[in-house]
Amino acid sequence: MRISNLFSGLSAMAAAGISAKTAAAQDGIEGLDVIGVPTPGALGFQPAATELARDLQGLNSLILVIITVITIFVVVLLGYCVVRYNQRANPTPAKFTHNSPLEIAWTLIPILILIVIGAFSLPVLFKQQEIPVADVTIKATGYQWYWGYEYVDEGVEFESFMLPKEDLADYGYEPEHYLLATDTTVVVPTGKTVVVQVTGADVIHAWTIPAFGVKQDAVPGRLAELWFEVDEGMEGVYFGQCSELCGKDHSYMPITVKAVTQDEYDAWLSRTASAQTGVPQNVQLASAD
Ligand SMILES: [Cu+2]
Repeated sequence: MRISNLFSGLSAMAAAGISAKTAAAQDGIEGLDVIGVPTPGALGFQPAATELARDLQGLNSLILVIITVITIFVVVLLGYCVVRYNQRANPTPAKFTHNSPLEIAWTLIPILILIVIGAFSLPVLFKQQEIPVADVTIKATGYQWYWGYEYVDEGVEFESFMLPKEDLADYGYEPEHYLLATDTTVVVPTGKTVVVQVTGADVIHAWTIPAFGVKQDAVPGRLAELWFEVDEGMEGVYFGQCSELCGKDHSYMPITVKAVTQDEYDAWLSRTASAQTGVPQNVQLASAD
């Protein structure tokens, strides 16, 4: 009797082990393109997958043009002065100390440049900080040294650890995705507003996905928010890394987000919810309210 109990206990444990493995295997790449990934030797940004990222990259291009023009102007002016007004070319220097039109010009022109930059950058900043009504709310908690995720309206939660080199292929990742790919992934639907509540459990971490144009410090005791909406048609895998130095394994707590269609998201959610509770859950409840 006791032996048969032991056997049924062991077989239940084995079954649980197998189902855990199956659930983990579902967090592979599943034919999705890897879009948000750093490229060795590249200079530009990762492809913009959200309006926020497009805005940021546009602002960067505008400011790059402005600072390039200013830098060229200063270097040319400096060169001209060196050649034209050195001791040999100009043995008797001028002695005046004031030039009102010039002083007004070099005060007003920088003010105008700053107003132009502000006129373009403040709307981008406000768009990031004004959090819209969420279709999906995810709480991301930074731990030393991994991320915990909670789909707050769906009751789904899991932890996300970096994949060791030898496991990358099992999940469909390439060797170069080492330090970026995680065992479980944040799954979000495209074309929907996702709000991420970011906090830290021990020290300050930071949650970011460069291709989404989002980055937020995860401060213990505070709940900060960020939002993004991945463009439809940009389904794929996006990587980020903890971006606040948080201790010895700071480099080993990456972030992997899979952006999928709404149908795939619903399927993932119900799969994950039933794997966690053992009972299928009605995922429509969350999106209805
Ligand atoms: Cu960190």
